[in-house]
Amino acid sequence: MSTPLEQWVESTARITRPAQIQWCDGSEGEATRIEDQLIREGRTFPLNDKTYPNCILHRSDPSDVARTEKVTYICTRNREDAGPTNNWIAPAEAKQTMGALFDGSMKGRTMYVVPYILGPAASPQSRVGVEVTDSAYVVASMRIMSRMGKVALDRLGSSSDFVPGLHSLGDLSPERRLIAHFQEEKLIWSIGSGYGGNALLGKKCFALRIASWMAREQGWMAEHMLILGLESPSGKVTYMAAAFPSACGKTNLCMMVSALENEGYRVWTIGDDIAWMQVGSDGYLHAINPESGFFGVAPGTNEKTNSNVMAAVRKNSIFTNVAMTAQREPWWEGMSENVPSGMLDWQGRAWSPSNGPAAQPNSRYTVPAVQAPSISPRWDDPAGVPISAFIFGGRRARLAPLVYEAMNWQHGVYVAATMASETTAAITGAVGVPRRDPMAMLPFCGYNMGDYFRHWLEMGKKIPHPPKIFHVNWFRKGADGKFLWPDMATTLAS
Ligand code: O2Y
Ligand code: MN
Repeated sequence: MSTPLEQWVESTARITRPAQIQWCDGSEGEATRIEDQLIREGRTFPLNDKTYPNCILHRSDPSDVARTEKVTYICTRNREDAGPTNNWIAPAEAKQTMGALFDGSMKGRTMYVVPYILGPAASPQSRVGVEVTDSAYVVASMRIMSRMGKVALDRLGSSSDFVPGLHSLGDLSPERRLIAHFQEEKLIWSIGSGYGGNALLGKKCFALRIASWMAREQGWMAEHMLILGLESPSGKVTYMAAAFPSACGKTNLCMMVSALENEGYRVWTIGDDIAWMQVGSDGYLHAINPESGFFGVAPGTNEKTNSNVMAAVRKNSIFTNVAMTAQREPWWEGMSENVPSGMLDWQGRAWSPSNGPAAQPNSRYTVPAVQAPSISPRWDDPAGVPISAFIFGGRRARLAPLVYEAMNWQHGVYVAATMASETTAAITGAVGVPRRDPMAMLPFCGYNMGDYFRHWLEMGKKIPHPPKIFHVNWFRKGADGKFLWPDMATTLAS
């Protein structure tokens, strides 16, 4: 008797018709074979074995360098359930259109079956997903970003309690790129992109869009939030979660070295992007990080903005769309004051300033979370960490004050629901335009935003010790055009 997972894998293989199927176990030997495969494919390069051991540099297709919100769909039976902020297609129509694209899409290729756990392996808050993909780069990335392989199969057993995700590179044409979430079925289909949030289905697709739907059904929260612990000189650690729209510096904030370190303050990292939270038996909201790695924006990252991540990426990391120096080391704008000579840019061309930036503005590092010197001793705690504060913020040159506290939960929900930020390179489209981004969830809320606000208000009634809620804006400028936040200009320039 085959398991529900085996049945689903067989059914996807009948559609996509791969030459072979490989079940991933997450072992070291498998990782080496995947890396060799990537290098053979010609878009991935081993980096300097002495200074960046076990690191690779990958160049994605130049037309495939960021999440594409325009072709990301929430396919609920009723359009109303997707709401006004999501693209919607009826499930049957999406399946017909995408089914034609998946038909034979893996011919001659390997179909990898990637079982993974989102969250600590032993946590009741964690969930299992399985991504089927024809991209070795996705396999290598999912190995860092999630607890992948045997550990997930062991947890799943013969249960049908997993979120299936079907991914194929297709022909990588932007015209035939579609990312669809079938919320009632808890199923993800993605075709035509091999990059980041479009292709690593455990990240935005499952951990936010599908999980936010599950969270409302089951009475918990799936949020676009970092999680950090702030240790005081007495050794007490206060945990907080913070939501900022994409590329506002969440990764740098949760790994920051406190300016008050000499006085005994220290920042501990639990997560840089996504928080899953439920009410614990102590009456506090407890947060886990569903991921196990960081997929951070490279440009602007340096010893000053994030020394922890600079230390972390020195081994076992993947660099995507950054430049490569003559010493086979990764490089991006803002990494160092001196621009190394003899570099290849992110497309593999001899770099010259006339070709634009050496690294693509949305280029990334993918690094195991455990390698961060700031990683919290509780980052893998099955019970999660108790959250005392929520911080919301965005990039706002004007209007929004530097910092304020909401009067209570309901007021905090209003503050978060009305927040806005100026757009960045993490999404395709114009940069620098302010857009409303409730709870920083605009691209990630898997259902009607009105129902999502209602869910937040309902959660407030269920938390005996709710987090205090704050709003910050360290991008505020004065009449002289200069940042008001102390040291902000140096931080951004460095
Ligand atoms: O462009 C992409 O696919 C990556 S987007 C991303 C990556 C890591 C964390 N957050 C984000 C985001 O857009 O919020
Ligand atoms: Mn994000």
